[in-house]
Amino acid sequence: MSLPDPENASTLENAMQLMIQTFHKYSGNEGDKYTLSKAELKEMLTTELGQYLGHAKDKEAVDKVMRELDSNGDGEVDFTEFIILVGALTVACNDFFLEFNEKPAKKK
Ligand SMILES: [Ca+2]
Ligand SMILES: [Ca+2]
Repeated sequence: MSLPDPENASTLENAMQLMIQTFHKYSGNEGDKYTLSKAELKEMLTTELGQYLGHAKDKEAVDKVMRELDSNGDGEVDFTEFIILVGALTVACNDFFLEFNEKPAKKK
């Protein structure tokens, strides 16, 4: 397997690369280069997911997200745990999208 050439990559391939790049942009700031510490997680949530998780600025919310994501309990969010968050948020967005699209149809 090789990384797709961005020139020829499909939209989905680009989206996957962007998720990888986004994770590493934050994970490399301190401690383990390949995992997000709580501070890195907070920075990532605030910068990248401010629209979805606007409340992440408050410390308790970040602690809660960290507890929920850190399935192996090492106090850091690795890429697998990160992608579960992105996946769950994407599912939530899709549900919203479906609901938004279905509502006007039901009135007819
Ligand atoms: Ca790190
Ligand atoms: Ca972990």
